[in-house]
Amino acid sequence: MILDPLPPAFFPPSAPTPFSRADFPADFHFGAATAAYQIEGAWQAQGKGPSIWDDFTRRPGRIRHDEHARVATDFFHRYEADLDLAQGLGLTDFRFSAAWARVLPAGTGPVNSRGLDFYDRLVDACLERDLRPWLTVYHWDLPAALQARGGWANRDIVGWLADYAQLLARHLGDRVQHWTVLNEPMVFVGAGHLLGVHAPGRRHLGAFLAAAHHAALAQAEGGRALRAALPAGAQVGTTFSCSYLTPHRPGNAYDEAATRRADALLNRFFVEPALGLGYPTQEMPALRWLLERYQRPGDEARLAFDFDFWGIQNYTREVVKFSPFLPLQWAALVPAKRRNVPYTDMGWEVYPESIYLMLKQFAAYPNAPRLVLTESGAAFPDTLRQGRVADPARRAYLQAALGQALRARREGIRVDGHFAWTLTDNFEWAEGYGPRFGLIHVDYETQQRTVKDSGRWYRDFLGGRVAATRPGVAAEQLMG
Ligand code: IFM
Repeated sequence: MILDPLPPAFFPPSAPTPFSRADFPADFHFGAATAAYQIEGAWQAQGKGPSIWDDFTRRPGRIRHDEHARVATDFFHRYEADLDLAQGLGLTDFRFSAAWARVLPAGTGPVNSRGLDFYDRLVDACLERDLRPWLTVYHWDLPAALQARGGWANRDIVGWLADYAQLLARHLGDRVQHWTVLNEPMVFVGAGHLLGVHAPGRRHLGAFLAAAHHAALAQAEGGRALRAALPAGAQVGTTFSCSYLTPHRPGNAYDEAATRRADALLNRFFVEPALGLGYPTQEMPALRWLLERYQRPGDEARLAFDFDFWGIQNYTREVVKFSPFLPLQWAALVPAKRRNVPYTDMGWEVYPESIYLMLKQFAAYPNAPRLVLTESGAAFPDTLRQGRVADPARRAYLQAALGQALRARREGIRVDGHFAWTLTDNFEWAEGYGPRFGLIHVDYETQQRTVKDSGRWYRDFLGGRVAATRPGVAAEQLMG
């Protein structure tokens, strides 16, 4: 679809990697990140309740080819084999989310112990393979029962989320040391409540603003709930989506101002309240005025929380131009396809330097905690041919991403982990099964896994552990 010419930050696929595992500290986290709805399947198994994504995917025309994740990659039944592969690659950490409606089918109230047992087994399976588990409390699959009560637009969600986080922490906190509260709040709030392209499919400015404020409160309240329930030393973080932004016409005052507004909304909106700085609405008085309608006295203090780390999730950069239209407060993103630059199957510009630039931007806050790249990856078309997936572009992107993390470290930025998005191909939300992000290919007809060349490269880079946990099965065989 793309790939020629590759931008300068890309290494030519045949070039040797200009750094090695040994350039990173021994305790650097080399992980893969996943999310429950995108992989688990088993949508009604063992007492699980429906989520907003189970409902949304039933609405015709919402998802590419009307696909859904009722089976997905069947991780619920295949997690041990997938973790064997993760271990075989040499990964040190595995990030996953818990499906709220699997644990609490109605979102609040009675616990589904069989659902909780699944996460018990999953955590134990990680530890048995020397994979540190990282648990995300909320990765977009709200219980449908809570949506019926207003979902993110209802302020009660702050308490619902905190109670759910605490339940997970009490149950799994003896074994899970790393926690993230929310995954990319601006994405589930914006795509779900303003653009209407993600569940619950709303297009409503009021719902968006309410959901945004409640998510910012839940981020901090969830952090406090986790810290109160977890043993000392547990690491409580949350994650932010971000993209390095540049004006379409550098030096043009309108585009420059539009870029600052987009930066406030897309990159800073959930970060600065957590630091006690309030919402970054300085250049958007109308937005400040509208948001105030959802705030109560004392909220500014409630929005603050001293996270142990911030998860930075970066996939591209964006180019911004002035536009007289909403939704981005008179700023519009210029699609990569119209800029004559290489782009991925998501239509996102291939621009790994954005990783370094965003790490630098986040690290510049005076009270920033340490940073972890909790997601980074690229979707490219793959073909499985005679048991092999040659994916030089993904491999080059992974190399470049690690290189950008190393560049940041060498400048003294505290970034101590990189999580590839993602372990296996999976359900990519509104894009269905089209875009493939995995280091491991999935044949959705047979559920056959095949480690792609990018995964093999990563195994070599990490010095993948040879021994597999299953008796008599060597890692090479597991690699397919
Ligand atoms: O698949 C998503 C993930 O759920 C959240 N971050 C971005 C990924 C790629 O779009």
